[in-house]
Amino acid sequence: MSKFKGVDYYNFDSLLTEEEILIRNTIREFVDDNILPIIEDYYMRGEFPAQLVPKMAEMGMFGATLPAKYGCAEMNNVAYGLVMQELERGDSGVRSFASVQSSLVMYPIYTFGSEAQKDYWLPKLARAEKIGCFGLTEPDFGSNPGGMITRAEEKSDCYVLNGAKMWITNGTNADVAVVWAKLNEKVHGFLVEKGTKGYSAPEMKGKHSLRASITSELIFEDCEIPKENIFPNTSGLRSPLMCLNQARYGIAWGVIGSAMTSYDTALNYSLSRVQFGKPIAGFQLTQEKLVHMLTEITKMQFMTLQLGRLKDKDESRFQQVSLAKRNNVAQALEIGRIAREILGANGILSEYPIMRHTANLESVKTYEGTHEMHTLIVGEDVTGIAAFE
Ligand code: TGC
Ligand code: FAD
Repeated sequence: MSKFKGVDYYNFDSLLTEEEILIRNTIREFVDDNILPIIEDYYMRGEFPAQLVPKMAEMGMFGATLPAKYGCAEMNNVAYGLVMQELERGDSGVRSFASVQSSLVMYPIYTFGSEAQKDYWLPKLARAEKIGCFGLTEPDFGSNPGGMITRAEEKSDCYVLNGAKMWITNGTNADVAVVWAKLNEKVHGFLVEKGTKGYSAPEMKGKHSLRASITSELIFEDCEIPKENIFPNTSGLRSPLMCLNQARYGIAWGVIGSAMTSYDTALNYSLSRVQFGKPIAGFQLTQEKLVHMLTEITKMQFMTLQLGRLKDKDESRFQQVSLAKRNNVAQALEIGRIAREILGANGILSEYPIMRHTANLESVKTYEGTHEMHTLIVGEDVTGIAAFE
């Protein structure tokens, strides 16, 4: 049994099935036993703890919602969300690894790939015999991916890719990159395998955030891709954006785990830290902070659960996913900052998880669509007026 009891002020668990609770608790224990004891060390060294990956695969964390015939766990979206929540209680970088492998690599292969692509890649990716990455962002096109410069040209026996992607999670260690490039001015998806001539993926260094995660550039210089490596079933820019919905949904859940650990750490610390002759939890100002954190976590839980239930019925809209990603990441970041305050100077130490989580959330707020982009996506939805330009 995990020592971590979660945060459940409104008997949230009564809305979950036994199976969902079992899956969540299993991952919770995995995080206690395998991630928490090592993560600060990996974070400080700026290394991804790759030894976790085989066990994560064994536990069904990759492509978790996809069909069993590909070796996947075929969970519902709520169970998958709870997996993300628990993983991110460990570290956003580890959750990122799972998000990319599942939502940004396996999902597009499953949704847009040929039968041969699915049969070849999905079981290997589920078992983590192969690792994937997703290249959409470019040095000059982040929030506006439709402007991408990377181009594919059709030759008699191959496609030739030229261009560059930037900020790509798992890029350097990936066996296969899902790359989005324009072919005859329309966005298409390609599978680029490690070792292909003209393809390189140098790691980006110097991050103060997501340090236990690999981030890379992808460079394509007259890179020849076999004809069978194009996705046959895409429909322009809409296709990579559909992948983002899956990852944004996982993030909305994931950051609840990060917020929970910040709250739990701050609550326990405030009960034991004595100043002016009593625990700091006994000061009204501290209580206001704790209550604020608890309120925001509780709101996040119910909104995200309902989003998951809608998604399980195939009734969720991408704007609803944006609203949850936008809100939950901003609140988790704010909760991290408040928790840090409650710990005073101790809040900046590696001995506590808060500073690492808070620094990670700076990236999470930016990737998968910045806070501002999600404001504009929901803003357009409610007003009918696009304000991107
Ligand atoms: P726009 O004209 O609005 O849209 C083009 C077409 O796509 C449709 N659409 C979507 N469909 C499904 N899901 C979504 N989320 C969609 N958003 C838009 C839209 O209806 C339209 O369809 P159609 O049929 O009319 O053609 O496109 P735009 O060029 O104006 O761009 C706006 C947009 C939406 C791209 C922008 O707001 C946006 O989302 N920018 C954010 C870019 C982003 O999120 N990049 C993430 C990169 S991957 C990443 O960060 C991974 S982090 C990995 C980790 O976890 O470590
Ligand atoms: P910009 O688009 O340059 O934006 C800069 C600022 O301007 C932001 O605050 C933005 O909100 C604001 N802004 C832009 N346009 C508007 C507007 N119209 N109105 C108001 N404000 C605006 N990408 C991938 O493809 N694959 C990955 O695996 C991946 N992993 C990542 C991992 C990390 C650690 C990070 C940090 C990023 C990752 N990304 C990945 C890239 C990420 O998706 C982009 O950083 C993000 O989409 C924002 O793009 P940008 O950084 O170029 O910012």
